[in-house]
Amino acid sequence: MGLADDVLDGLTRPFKELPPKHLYDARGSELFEAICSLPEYYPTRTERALLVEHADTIVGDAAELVELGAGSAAKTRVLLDTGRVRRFVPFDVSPTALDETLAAEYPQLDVLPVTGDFEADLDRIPGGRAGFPRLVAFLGGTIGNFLPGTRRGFLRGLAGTLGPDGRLLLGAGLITDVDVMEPAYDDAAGVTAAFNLNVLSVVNAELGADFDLSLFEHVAFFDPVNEWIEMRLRARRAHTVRVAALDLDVPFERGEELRTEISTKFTRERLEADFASAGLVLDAWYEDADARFALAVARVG
Ligand code: SAH
Ligand code: AVI
Repeated sequence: MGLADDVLDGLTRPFKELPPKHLYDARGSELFEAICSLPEYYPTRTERALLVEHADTIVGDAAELVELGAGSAAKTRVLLDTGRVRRFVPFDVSPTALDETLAAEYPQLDVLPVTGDFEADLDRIPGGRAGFPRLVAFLGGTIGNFLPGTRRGFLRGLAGTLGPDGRLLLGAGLITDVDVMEPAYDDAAGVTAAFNLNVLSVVNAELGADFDLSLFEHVAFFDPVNEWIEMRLRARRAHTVRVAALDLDVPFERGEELRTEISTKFTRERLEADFASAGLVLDAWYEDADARFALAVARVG
């Protein structure tokens, strides 16, 4: 669904919600990049260290790398640096100029970027090439941004993209100390707060809404029952927002919260169960010494 449908659907629910993909306009993507370097945001550096340590084994005989939610593909370069990948398909909802940048960095690499929604447009991934075993990477813990049922359906769809001899490389945040997880989503410099609030600017710009960002505050907490971090925006006082393009008035009560993202944290058992329900089996598992983040490699079972 596009932004208009998501806003109409999400802001007229009794518990308001917007899907996280709308966080990533140009400014949102920049803010996400800034989050990745924050001292509190451990997932990026932890995942990068795992990739550096295991890149050779992970790439194996793969000649094609498809990356969903690639963003700036910063960590992906670790896989490309093995020199074995011949074709790279970065897939993202937010368009990038990756083909030009990467063509200069990796002259032997064929780069075929796809702009699309990975929940709806997996069929836009170009067909595989004979003799080019495929590795589909989904890094950063983005799998955690799906609700559980949607996640399993999505993994089933992904299994269908692997092709013969294909493998899936999944980065996933693990359940760790709340004192580690929560600050990662509520940093001292306020970058995550700006990232979260930016979704309101997206709705203002795209749909002529009049959200006043100063009337909302960033909220992030670990929900121990669902085992996910939840990001919300809380109204500081009662007011009504007009969304002109939808001819919609959205009332907020004082203290009312709008959910903008969940970020599920996993156990190995939980991921293996998800894989099984999608017809996938775990091939390899790598986690850091503090058990905060894991890379899982899976194939069709
Ligand atoms: N893989 C990178 C970026 C993660 S941020 C890393 O690990 O650092 C999540 C990325 O997924 C962003 O680039 C965002 O634009 C993209 N994204 C979010 N929802 C998406 C969707 N529904 N379809 C395609 N891309 C999406
Ligand atoms: C992209 N995704 C995995 C990030 C996460 O950690 O859930 C997005 C993010 N949200 C707040 N900080 C980072």
